[in-house]
Amino acid sequence: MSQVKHVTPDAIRARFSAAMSAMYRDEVPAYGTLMSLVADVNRQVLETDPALEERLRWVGELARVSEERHGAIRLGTAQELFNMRRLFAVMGMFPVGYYDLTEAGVPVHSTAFRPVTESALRRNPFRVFTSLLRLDLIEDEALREKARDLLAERRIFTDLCLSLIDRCEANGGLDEAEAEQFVEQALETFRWHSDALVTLDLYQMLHDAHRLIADVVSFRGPHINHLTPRTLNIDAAQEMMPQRGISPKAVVEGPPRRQCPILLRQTSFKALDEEVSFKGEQGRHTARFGEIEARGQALTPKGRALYDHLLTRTRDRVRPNPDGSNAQEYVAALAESFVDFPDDLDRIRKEGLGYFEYSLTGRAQSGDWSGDGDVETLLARGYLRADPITYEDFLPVSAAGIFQSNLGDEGGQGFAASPNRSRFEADLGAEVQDEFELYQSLQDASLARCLSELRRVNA
Ligand code: OOG
Ligand code: NI
Repeated sequence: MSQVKHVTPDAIRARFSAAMSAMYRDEVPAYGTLMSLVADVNRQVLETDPALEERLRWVGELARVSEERHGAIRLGTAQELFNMRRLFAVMGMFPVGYYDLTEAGVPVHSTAFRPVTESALRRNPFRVFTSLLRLDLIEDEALREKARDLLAERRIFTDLCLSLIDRCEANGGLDEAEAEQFVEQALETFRWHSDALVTLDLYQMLHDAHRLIADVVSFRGPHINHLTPRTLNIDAAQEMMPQRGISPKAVVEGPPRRQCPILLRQTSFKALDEEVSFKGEQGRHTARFGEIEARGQALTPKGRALYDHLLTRTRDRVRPNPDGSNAQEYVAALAESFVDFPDDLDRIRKEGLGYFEYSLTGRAQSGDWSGDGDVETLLARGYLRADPITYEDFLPVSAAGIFQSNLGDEGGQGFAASPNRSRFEADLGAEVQDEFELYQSLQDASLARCLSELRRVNA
């Protein structure tokens, strides 16, 4: 049998991410503006902060920063979710984490498809926040059945796309020609369609049940609703947005501005108001928006519990109004609450709040290590260094804020919290991976590597 050469999943993901970005730039010009703004901010940060530049280079993240982005889609059926998992697996993206958004009044539950290994993340960390609509939460039975019928009939993947996924699963990969076709075909699923599947009347009824239901059920496919580049200074980017004709939401979601960034900070701008051909007449829909994010350190369960506690404490005091009227008050309350979260890397490490990647310094090569000392001693003596591991996931409260900010200010479409992870995993056809375990194993592996190398050099 002749040897078939497969394109690596990492390479397919990088190509797909670039193709998606180009498509979205064509569809939503403001995304192009945002990309160039972020590129300018990042360049400036790297020029003026050599310590950050050095650290990103050291941990191998410098090359990925400007290429980095996430997207989001919303699916309608279990089968769509099942096949979406298979599609993402072709590009080395796997479901991590379960997010229940009903708690925040959004009738979906979600996961993030993303690369999970260190080398795959370095190569290209493209991720897609993927939500499944909870039709069971529509109260009106006739409307629920109508929505179910519409969704059951649509086909969001091309036949060729599905057969390429089959082939990849059967052969353990795709060759060059197949990979190229796959990227082209997979892209079709995420494309915007301005012709709706429904009449304007039905759209309105779905919209009245919840805007998100209309966004999913009325269209032929799960159009990518935003693509988010990573910025190294989100406050600067937020400030510069109006100068470039973009008006951001009032507050940045997530933790406050800090010396040592943690988790994820995000801000977005309002969705486009787009012309849609409904069956029989023209109308409008807002679906697609822009977002930027700044990624900080991944937190341990202990660090995350502290983060959640401080965020809740803030929001119990001041809840940000969608119109931005109390933005300053909120930002001040957030900063005040987070005084209780240590803002220096040594304390974060010693208190076990964040994950670190360990590496050996030049000194480790000198051969003068006596062979003893725990990790703290090795760090203090300069044999080891510890750099924060970047958070690769999402935050449910922030995600809800992002959803809400572009569902308009009408709000008030509440749902009772009803997480159903086992249902989600049954629909997905797989379990979601645990983010904490992934970070812990990156940390453990880096330390084990260092110690065995140190012993070898000093043997
Ligand atoms: C997804 C919102 C969540 C994020 O960055 O937290 C998200 C959506 O609106 O479909 O993308
Ligand atoms: Ni997002």
